[in-house]
Amino acid sequence: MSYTNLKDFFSAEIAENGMPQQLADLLIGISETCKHISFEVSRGALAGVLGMAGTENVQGEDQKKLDVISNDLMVDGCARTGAVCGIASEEMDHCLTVPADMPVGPYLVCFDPLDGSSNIDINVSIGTIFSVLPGPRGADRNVTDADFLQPGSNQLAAGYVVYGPQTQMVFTLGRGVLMFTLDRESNEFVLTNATVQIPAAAKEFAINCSNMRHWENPVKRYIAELLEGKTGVRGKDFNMRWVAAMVAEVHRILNRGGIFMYPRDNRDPCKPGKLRLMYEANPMSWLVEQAGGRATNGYDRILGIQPETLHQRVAVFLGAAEEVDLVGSYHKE
Ligand code: AFP
Repeated sequence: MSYTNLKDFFSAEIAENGMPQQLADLLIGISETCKHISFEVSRGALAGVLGMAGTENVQGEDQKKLDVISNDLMVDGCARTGAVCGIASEEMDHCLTVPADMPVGPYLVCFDPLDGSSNIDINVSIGTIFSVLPGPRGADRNVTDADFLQPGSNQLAAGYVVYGPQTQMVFTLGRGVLMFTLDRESNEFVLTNATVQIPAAAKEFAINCSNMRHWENPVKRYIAELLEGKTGVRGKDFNMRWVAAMVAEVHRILNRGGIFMYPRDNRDPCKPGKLRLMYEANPMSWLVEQAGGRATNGYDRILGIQPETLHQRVAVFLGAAEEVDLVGSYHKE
Protein backbone atom coordinates (compact mmCIF):
# COMPACT_ATOMS: atom_id res chain seq x y z
CA MET A 1 0.00 0.00 0.00
CA SER A 2 1.66 3.26 -1.10
CA TYR A 3 1.37 6.17 1.32
CA THR A 4 1.91 9.84 0.69
CA ASN A 5 4.69 11.41 2.71
CA LEU A 6 4.40 14.93 4.09
CA LYS A 7 6.44 16.60 1.35
CA ASP A 8 4.41 14.96 -1.46
CA PHE A 9 1.19 15.90 0.36
CA PHE A 10 2.19 19.57 0.53
CA SER A 11 3.34 19.57 -3.12
CA ALA A 12 -0.17 18.43 -4.07
CA GLU A 13 -1.79 21.00 -1.74
CA ILE A 14 0.30 23.79 -3.31
CA ALA A 15 -0.55 22.66 -6.86
CA GLU A 16 -4.23 21.80 -6.32
CA ASN A 17 -5.43 23.99 -3.43
CA GLY A 18 -3.17 27.02 -3.62
CA MET A 19 -1.41 26.35 -0.32
CA PRO A 20 1.31 29.02 0.07
CA GLN A 21 4.82 27.57 -0.28
CA GLN A 22 5.96 29.32 2.89
CA LEU A 23 3.14 27.76 4.92
CA ALA A 24 4.26 24.34 3.67
CA ASP A 25 7.85 25.27 4.55
CA LEU A 26 6.77 26.14 8.10
CA LEU A 27 4.84 22.89 8.63
CA ILE A 28 7.71 20.84 7.20
CA GLY A 29 10.07 22.69 9.54
CA ILE A 30 7.80 21.85 12.49
CA SER A 31 7.65 18.20 11.40
CA GLU A 32 11.45 17.97 11.21
CA THR A 33 11.80 19.61 14.64
CA CYS A 34 9.27 17.21 16.14
CA LYS A 35 11.20 14.22 14.78
CA HIS A 36 14.12 15.55 16.84
CA ILE A 37 11.92 16.08 19.92
CA SER A 38 10.57 12.54 19.49
CA PHE A 39 14.13 11.23 19.57
CA GLU A 40 15.02 13.26 22.70
CA VAL A 41 11.80 12.16 24.44
CA SER A 42 12.48 8.50 23.58
CA ARG A 43 15.96 8.64 25.13
CA GLY A 44 14.63 9.73 28.55
CA ALA A 45 17.03 8.90 31.34
CA LEU A 46 19.67 7.72 28.84
CA ALA A 47 20.16 11.34 27.76
CA GLY A 48 19.84 12.78 31.24
CA VAL A 49 16.78 14.73 30.03
CA LEU A 50 14.30 13.60 32.65
CA GLY A 51 13.57 15.59 35.78
CA MET A 52 13.31 19.27 36.53
CA ALA A 53 15.24 22.04 34.83
CA GLY A 54 15.33 24.08 38.03
CA THR A 55 13.55 26.97 36.30
CA GLU A 56 9.96 28.28 36.15
CA ASN A 57 7.94 29.33 33.09
CA VAL A 58 5.65 32.34 32.75
CA GLN A 59 2.86 30.29 34.30
CA GLY A 60 4.98 29.92 37.42
CA GLU A 61 5.23 26.21 36.69
CA ASP A 62 8.43 24.27 37.29
CA GLN A 63 9.98 23.45 33.93
CA LYS A 64 11.10 19.94 33.09
CA LYS A 65 14.40 19.63 31.26
CA LEU A 66 12.59 18.33 28.18
CA ASP A 67 10.24 21.36 28.27
CA VAL A 68 13.23 23.65 27.84
CA ILE A 69 14.96 21.43 25.25
CA SER A 70 11.73 21.13 23.22
CA ASN A 71 11.10 24.86 23.39
CA ASP A 72 14.61 25.69 22.17
CA LEU A 73 14.25 23.17 19.32
CA MET A 74 10.86 24.59 18.27
CA VAL A 75 12.07 28.21 18.38
CA ASP A 76 15.10 27.39 16.25
CA GLY A 77 13.19 25.04 13.93
CA CYS A 78 10.46 27.60 13.19
CA ALA A 79 12.84 30.58 12.81
CA ARG A 80 15.01 28.66 10.31
CA THR A 81 12.08 28.12 7.92
CA GLY A 82 12.17 31.81 6.89
CA ALA A 83 8.36 31.65 7.04
CA VAL A 84 7.74 33.34 10.42
CA CYS A 85 7.85 36.90 11.78
CA GLY A 86 6.94 36.02 15.38
CA ILE A 87 7.18 33.05 17.74
CA ALA A 88 5.24 32.58 21.01
CA SER A 89 5.40 29.68 23.43
CA GLU A 90 3.91 28.50 26.71
CA GLU A 91 7.51 28.47 27.97
CA MET A 92 8.35 32.09 27.13
CA ASP A 93 6.98 35.26 28.81
CA HIS A 94 6.79 37.20 25.54
CA CYS A 95 6.95 36.48 21.82
CA LEU A 96 10.25 36.41 19.95
CA THR A 97 10.95 38.16 16.66
CA VAL A 98 13.24 36.68 14.02
CA PRO A 99 16.98 37.42 14.42
CA ALA A 100 18.29 39.99 11.93
CA ASP A 101 20.53 37.36 10.29
CA MET A 102 17.53 35.14 9.48
CA PRO A 103 14.91 35.66 6.72
CA VAL A 104 11.49 36.84 7.94
CA GLY A 105 8.16 35.47 6.71
CA PRO A 106 4.45 36.31 6.96
CA TYR A 107 3.33 33.90 9.70
CA LEU A 108 3.02 33.97 13.48
CA VAL A 109 3.47 30.61 15.19
CA CYS A 110 2.59 29.79 18.79
CA PHE A 111 3.08 26.45 20.50
CA ASP A 112 3.13 24.37 23.62
CA PRO A 113 6.44 22.63 22.94
CA LEU A 114 5.78 19.72 25.27
CA ASP A 115 2.21 19.34 26.52
CA GLY A 116 1.64 16.88 29.34
CA SER A 117 5.02 17.41 31.00
CA SER A 118 3.84 15.63 34.14
CA ASN A 119 3.85 12.44 32.03
CA ILE A 120 7.48 12.72 30.92
CA ASP A 121 9.08 10.92 33.87
CA ILE A 122 6.50 8.10 33.84
CA ASN A 123 6.80 7.29 30.12
CA VAL A 124 3.23 8.24 29.21
CA SER A 125 2.23 10.03 25.98
CA ILE A 126 3.07 13.73 25.58
CA GLY A 127 3.06 16.02 22.57
CA THR A 128 3.79 19.31 20.80
CA ILE A 129 0.82 21.56 19.93
CA PHE A 130 1.15 24.34 17.32
CA SER A 131 -1.01 27.09 15.85
CA VAL A 132 -0.23 29.29 12.80
CA LEU A 133 -1.74 32.78 12.45
CA PRO A 134 -1.29 35.47 9.81
CA GLY A 135 1.16 38.22 10.67
CA PRO A 136 -1.02 41.37 10.61
CA ARG A 137 1.56 43.24 8.51
CA GLY A 138 2.96 40.33 6.53
CA ALA A 139 6.68 39.69 6.79
CA ASP A 140 7.36 42.43 9.38
CA ARG A 141 10.18 42.15 11.93
CA ASN A 142 8.48 44.43 14.45
CA VAL A 143 6.05 41.90 15.92
CA THR A 144 4.70 42.21 19.48
CA ASP A 145 2.54 40.03 21.73
CA ALA A 146 -0.47 42.12 20.66
CA ASP A 147 -0.13 40.84 17.08
CA PHE A 148 -0.90 37.32 18.31
CA LEU A 149 -4.20 38.36 19.96
CA GLN A 150 -6.39 37.04 17.13
CA PRO A 151 -9.41 34.71 17.49
CA GLY A 152 -8.81 31.04 16.72
CA SER A 153 -10.98 31.41 13.61
CA ASN A 154 -8.01 33.27 12.07
CA GLN A 155 -5.74 30.21 12.20
CA LEU A 156 -4.18 29.16 8.89
CA ALA A 157 -2.86 25.81 10.15
CA ALA A 158 -3.05 24.00 13.49
CA GLY A 159 -2.11 20.62 14.85
CA TYR A 160 0.01 18.51 17.14
CA VAL A 161 2.63 15.80 17.18
CA VAL A 162 1.91 13.08 19.75
CA TYR A 163 4.86 11.10 21.15
CA GLY A 164 3.34 7.77 22.14
CA PRO A 165 3.68 4.16 20.94
CA GLN A 166 3.73 5.86 17.53
CA THR A 167 4.88 9.38 16.76
CA GLN A 168 2.03 10.93 14.76
CA MET A 169 1.55 14.37 13.25
CA VAL A 170 -2.07 15.52 13.05
CA PHE A 171 -3.05 18.85 11.52
CA THR A 172 -5.65 20.81 9.58
CA LEU A 173 -5.38 23.51 6.89
CA GLY A 174 -9.13 24.08 6.98
CA ARG A 175 -9.97 21.22 4.60
CA GLY A 176 -10.39 18.38 7.10
CA VAL A 177 -7.97 16.66 9.50
CA LEU A 178 -4.99 14.58 8.37
CA MET A 179 -2.98 12.04 10.34
CA PHE A 180 0.60 11.13 9.43
CA THR A 181 2.61 8.41 11.17
CA LEU A 182 6.40 8.55 11.51
CA ASP A 183 7.98 5.62 9.68
CA ARG A 184 11.14 5.02 11.70
CA GLU A 185 12.80 3.16 8.79
CA SER A 186 12.49 6.01 6.28
CA ASN A 187 12.28 8.71 8.98
CA GLU A 188 9.35 10.13 6.98
CA PHE A 189 5.86 11.06 8.16
CA VAL A 190 3.47 9.04 5.96
CA LEU A 191 -0.27 9.68 5.51
CA THR A 192 -2.26 7.11 7.48
CA ASN A 193 -5.68 8.78 7.80
CA ALA A 194 -7.04 11.41 5.41
CA THR A 195 -10.67 11.28 6.52
CA VAL A 196 -10.69 11.86 10.28
CA GLN A 197 -14.25 12.13 11.62
CA ILE A 198 -15.44 12.17 15.25
CA PRO A 199 -18.33 9.69 15.82
CA ALA A 200 -21.52 11.62 16.74
CA ALA A 201 -22.40 9.33 19.68
CA ALA A 202 -19.88 9.27 22.53
CA LYS A 203 -18.98 6.25 24.65
CA GLU A 204 -16.16 7.85 26.66
CA PHE A 205 -15.66 11.03 28.67
CA ALA A 206 -12.46 12.61 29.95
CA ILE A 207 -12.32 14.91 32.98
CA ASN A 208 -10.15 15.06 36.12
CA CYS A 209 -12.76 13.86 38.64
CA SER A 210 -10.50 14.74 41.58
CA ASN A 211 -11.71 18.32 41.06
CA MET A 212 -15.40 17.36 41.32
CA ARG A 213 -16.14 19.33 44.51
CA HIS A 214 -14.80 22.49 42.82
CA TRP A 215 -16.96 22.27 39.67
CA GLU A 216 -19.91 24.50 38.85
CA ASN A 217 -23.37 22.90 38.96
CA PRO A 218 -23.89 22.38 35.19
CA VAL A 219 -20.71 20.27 35.08
CA LYS A 220 -21.68 18.36 38.24
CA ARG A 221 -25.09 17.60 36.69
CA TYR A 222 -23.65 16.50 33.35
CA ILE A 223 -21.02 14.20 34.92
CA ALA A 224 -23.52 12.77 37.43
CA GLU A 225 -25.77 11.71 34.50
CA LEU A 226 -22.82 10.06 32.75
CA LEU A 227 -21.95 8.16 35.95
CA GLU A 228 -25.58 7.00 36.35
CA GLY A 229 -25.16 5.28 32.98
CA LYS A 230 -28.00 3.02 31.86
CA THR A 231 -29.70 3.45 35.26
CA GLY A 232 -30.18 7.16 34.63
CA VAL A 233 -31.52 9.62 32.06
CA ARG A 234 -28.74 8.83 29.54
CA GLY A 235 -29.88 5.22 29.32
CA LYS A 236 -26.41 3.90 28.47
CA ASP A 237 -23.10 3.33 30.25
CA PHE A 238 -20.02 5.46 29.58
CA ASN A 239 -16.34 4.76 30.09
CA MET A 240 -13.87 7.28 31.55
CA ARG A 241 -10.33 8.14 30.49
CA TRP A 242 -7.84 10.70 31.90
CA VAL A 243 -4.30 10.71 30.46
CA ALA A 244 -3.35 14.17 31.85
CA ALA A 245 -2.04 15.20 28.43
CA MET A 246 -4.52 17.12 26.26
CA VAL A 247 -2.74 15.88 23.13
CA ALA A 248 -3.47 12.25 24.04
CA GLU A 249 -7.09 12.99 24.94
CA VAL A 250 -7.74 14.84 21.67
CA HIS A 251 -5.95 12.13 19.70
CA ARG A 252 -8.26 9.49 21.26
CA ILE A 253 -11.34 11.60 20.49
CA LEU A 254 -10.30 12.12 16.86
CA ASN A 255 -9.81 8.37 16.52
CA ARG A 256 -12.81 6.99 18.44
CA GLY A 257 -14.96 9.85 19.72
CA GLY A 258 -15.92 11.05 23.19
CA ILE A 259 -15.76 14.33 25.07
CA PHE A 260 -12.86 16.06 26.88
CA MET A 261 -13.49 18.65 29.58
CA TYR A 262 -11.33 20.95 31.65
CA PRO A 263 -13.90 23.30 33.18
CA ARG A 264 -13.16 26.34 35.26
CA ASP A 265 -13.50 25.53 38.94
CA ASN A 266 -13.69 27.24 42.31
CA ARG A 267 -10.12 26.47 43.34
CA ASP A 268 -9.19 29.85 41.85
CA PRO A 269 -12.38 31.73 40.87
CA CYS A 270 -10.30 34.37 39.06
CA LYS A 271 -8.90 31.74 36.71
CA PRO A 272 -11.30 30.93 33.82
CA GLY A 273 -9.75 27.46 33.45
CA LYS A 274 -6.40 25.66 33.35
CA LEU A 275 -5.79 25.30 29.61
CA ARG A 276 -4.31 28.11 27.51
CA LEU A 277 -6.34 29.61 24.71
CA MET A 278 -3.67 30.51 22.13
CA TYR A 279 -1.61 27.32 21.94
CA GLU A 280 -3.79 24.59 23.45
CA ALA A 281 -7.52 25.33 23.16
CA ASN A 282 -7.50 27.14 19.78
CA PRO A 283 -5.50 24.61 17.74
CA MET A 284 -7.29 21.64 19.33
CA SER A 285 -10.70 23.27 18.85
CA TRP A 286 -10.09 23.84 15.15
CA LEU A 287 -9.01 20.20 14.70
CA VAL A 288 -12.12 18.96 16.52
CA GLU A 289 -14.46 21.19 14.48
CA GLN A 290 -12.76 20.13 11.23
CA ALA A 291 -13.45 16.52 12.25
CA GLY A 292 -17.17 17.25 12.79
CA GLY A 293 -17.07 17.96 16.54
CA ARG A 294 -17.65 21.04 18.71
CA ALA A 295 -15.47 23.07 21.09
CA THR A 296 -16.79 25.62 23.59
CA ASN A 297 -15.94 27.16 26.95
CA GLY A 298 -19.35 25.97 28.18
CA TYR A 299 -21.08 28.99 26.71
CA ASP A 300 -19.38 30.16 23.51
CA ARG A 301 -17.44 28.68 20.59
CA ILE A 302 -13.75 28.73 21.55
CA LEU A 303 -12.62 29.78 18.06
CA GLY A 304 -14.70 32.95 18.38
CA ILE A 305 -13.05 34.16 21.61
CA GLN A 306 -11.10 37.41 21.20
CA PRO A 307 -7.86 36.90 23.21
CA GLU A 308 -6.84 39.65 25.65
CA THR A 309 -3.45 38.27 26.75
CA LEU A 310 -0.97 35.86 25.20
CA HIS A 311 -1.17 33.26 27.99
CA GLN A 312 -4.82 33.59 28.93
CA ARG A 313 -6.62 30.47 30.07
CA VAL A 314 -10.03 29.16 29.07
CA ALA A 315 -12.47 26.45 30.09
CA VAL A 316 -12.63 23.68 27.48
CA PHE A 317 -15.44 21.29 26.46
CA LEU A 318 -14.60 19.59 23.17
CA GLY A 319 -15.44 16.47 21.19
CA ALA A 320 -18.68 14.81 20.07
CA ALA A 321 -21.08 17.56 19.01
CA GLU A 322 -24.14 16.17 20.81
CA GLU A 323 -22.25 15.90 24.12
CA VAL A 324 -20.72 19.37 23.94
CA ASP A 325 -24.15 20.77 23.03
CA LEU A 326 -25.78 18.93 25.97
CA VAL A 327 -23.33 20.14 28.62
CA GLY A 328 -23.57 23.59 27.03
CA SER A 329 -27.37 23.54 27.39
CA TYR A 330 -26.94 22.90 31.15
CA HIS A 331 -24.70 25.97 31.37
CA LYS A 332 -27.41 28.07 29.74
CA GLU A 333 -30.23 26.90 32.05
P1 AFP B 1 1.29 19.74 32.16
O1 AFP B 1 1.90 20.09 30.81
O2 AFP B 1 1.68 20.68 33.25
O3 AFP B 1 1.45 18.30 32.52
O4 AFP B 1 -0.29 20.01 32.01
C1 AFP B 1 -0.94 19.30 30.98
C2 AFP B 1 -2.28 19.99 30.78
O5 AFP B 1 -2.08 21.34 30.47
C3 AFP B 1 -3.10 19.29 29.71
O6 AFP B 1 -2.33 18.74 28.69
C4 AFP B 1 -3.85 18.22 30.48
O7 AFP B 1 -5.08 17.87 29.88
C5 AFP B 1 -4.08 18.89 31.83
O8 AFP B 1 -3.05 19.88 31.97
C6 AFP B 1 -3.96 17.92 32.97
O9 AFP B 1 -4.27 18.65 34.14
P2 AFP B 1 -4.31 17.91 35.56
O10 AFP B 1 -2.87 17.58 35.87
O11 AFP B 1 -4.91 18.93 36.48
O12 AFP B 1 -5.14 16.67 35.41
